[in-house]
Amino acid sequence: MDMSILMQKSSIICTLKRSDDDSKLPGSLMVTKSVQVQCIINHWSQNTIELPSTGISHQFYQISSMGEVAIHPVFIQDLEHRPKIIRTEVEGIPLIDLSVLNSPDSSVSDDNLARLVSEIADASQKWGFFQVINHGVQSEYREKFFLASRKFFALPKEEKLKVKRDEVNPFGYYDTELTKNVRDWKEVFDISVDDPTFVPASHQPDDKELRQLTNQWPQYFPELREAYELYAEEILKLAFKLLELIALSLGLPKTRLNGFFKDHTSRIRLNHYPPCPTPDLALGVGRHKDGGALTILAQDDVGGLEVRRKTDGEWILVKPTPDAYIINVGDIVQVWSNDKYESVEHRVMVNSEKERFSIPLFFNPAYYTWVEPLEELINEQNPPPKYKAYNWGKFFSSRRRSNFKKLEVENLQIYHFRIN
Ligand SMILES: O=C(O)CCC(=O)C(=O)O
Repeated sequence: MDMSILMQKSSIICTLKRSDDDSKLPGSLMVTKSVQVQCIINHWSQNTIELPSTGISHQFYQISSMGEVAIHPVFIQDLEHRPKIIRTEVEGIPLIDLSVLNSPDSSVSDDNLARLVSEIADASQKWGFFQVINHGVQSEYREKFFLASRKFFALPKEEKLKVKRDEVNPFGYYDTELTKNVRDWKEVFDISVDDPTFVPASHQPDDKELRQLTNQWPQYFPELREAYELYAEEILKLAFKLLELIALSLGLPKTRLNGFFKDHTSRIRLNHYPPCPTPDLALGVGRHKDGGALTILAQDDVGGLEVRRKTDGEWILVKPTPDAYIINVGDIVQVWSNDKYESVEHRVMVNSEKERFSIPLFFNPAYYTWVEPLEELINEQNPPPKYKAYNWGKFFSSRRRSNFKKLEVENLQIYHFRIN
């Protein structure tokens, strides 16, 4: 049955058509044209609308008994966390050129290295974030992976659901992730870099059982895995380079941190942020800090990542730089450095016109790593240790629970291990 509905609060007309699945989903309506909608929070019924055919199949809306359409309330951020749509130009996070590391004979002059290390130290302390260019990752592999990601998210929903992530296996497709108990306006596909990988079976401290996990790949779309394999090798090389630069920037020997990554539990995520009709109400990813060691993010040219500036708490947009990577230090580096570097909050804005894609690598140590301030960094300038040791595998398992369901208490944070 076709129903044409004139949107009352705007000049937009959209056609709503009952979906084939009506019998299974009573009251469900399918929008057959791309629409912009006003958010009108009244007279809600339980109807859900999905946008088909554009690859944007997971946008969820509600329709009121009055025929008004709006985004589902689960996506709506509390007032104080809503993004500002109008912004002023400000100085962005530092841009660091890594070309000195790519000299063909792999020799770097001491001066050049010292300059680079000092830029990394400065950016990590001031912002917790920086961008790198001339990083050595082949742009051809990055582009292929972005293209494969685009094609994957454009698959019919039922294909994507065949590789759905769940509470047991956190690798695969997912479109209902919560950050700080509010639903993110996004869909993701998570890949373990080490495959198979081992993680604690539960977050309970006394449970010693391990679970072996493997990646899930779409059966009829081998291109995704092929593109991933080429990309993963390249991005991991960059991750180790950055780890060594971070070690040097903390005054440590270059390979001081490498041992923690022998059996690393790193993850690559494909993020897809569909256009959102009310970008002032929802976020692609709500504010959060990264729990791991380093994050190395490739973003497309749309933009949306915002970083909380340490000096005044303002949200600063990270303007896309072609072929750059955005790096941030995570909670583990904060603890290792005994707070010399801080893991900084960030979030993702969405927009009403363009979909956005990004690909972070979450570079994480082995699950059995005990994370605590490094003894070399406890000294007269930085006494005494500010954190108790915690187990990375258990920390991660505990954090993951809040991605799936609303929790009554705040999920685990490093400040829970702070020594007062
Ligand atoms: O898409 C982005 O720019 C950032 C993504 C992010 O913060 C995340 O996936 O945790």
